[in-house]
Amino acid sequence: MSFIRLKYNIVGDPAVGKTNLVLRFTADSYKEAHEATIGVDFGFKQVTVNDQAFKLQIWDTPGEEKFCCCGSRLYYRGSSCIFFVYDITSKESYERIPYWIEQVTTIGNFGPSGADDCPVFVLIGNKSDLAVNREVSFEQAKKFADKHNMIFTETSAKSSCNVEEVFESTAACVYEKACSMDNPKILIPNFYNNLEDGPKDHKLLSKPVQKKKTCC
Ligand SMILES: Nc1nc2c(ncn2[C@@H]2O[C@H](COP(=O)(O)OP(=O)(O)O)[C@@H](O)[C@H]2O)c(=O)[nH]1
Ligand SMILES: [Mg+2]
Repeated sequence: MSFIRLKYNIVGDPAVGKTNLVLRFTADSYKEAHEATIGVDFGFKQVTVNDQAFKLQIWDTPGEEKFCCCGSRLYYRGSSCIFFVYDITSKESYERIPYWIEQVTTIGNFGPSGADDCPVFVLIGNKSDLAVNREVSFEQAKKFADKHNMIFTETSAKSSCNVEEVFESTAACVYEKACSMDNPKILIPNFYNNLEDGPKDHKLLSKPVQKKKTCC
């Protein structure tokens, strides 16, 4: 089966759970201790959605300017999907999301979210297992995501809730969007390299995506 390589970037304030989301998804593991990520860490995993295989390369970042390498355009080049993560128990981390959107859009030189030359933007409220200490409601975050043309979900890297689902459903969204574009290479740089079908036929590959039900 031919596969499509997709690059993901994960951004957000320190300690919201970015590294653990990658760890949970790629290695089904979890770390209690928070260790600052220095530079960039990569995670890799292959998934199959609707008979289409994807190889995801996930770029995890520190979220602290002093360690940050995410000020470079190279960091976002070729990205298909960007996760903007906050912690549902920290209003402060949620209020920093507009800052992260501004950073990514400016540095990556992307069009507005939803445009062909913009990766799929995803808002993620992590630590849903700590709902008793919630400071950000599901509804307010969903409203923000709708307004900014973003996909929204809540996850728990600790309990695994929605982690696999958000990577798989967004891979399917990226694929669907690319299939509807005249030049899918803007969104998926190696779109044709891994498909038997040539550029003229790419629209034929598009088919409805069955999204998994969420568990949170
Ligand atoms: N309860 C809970 N704690 C989490 C979750 N994800 C991460 N953490 C904890 O939050 C802290 C920061 O996690 P980390 O992945 O290092 O955050 P990063 O700085 O954004 O990469 C660590 O102590 C993790 O164990 C989660 O889903 N639920
Ligand atoms: Mg980290």
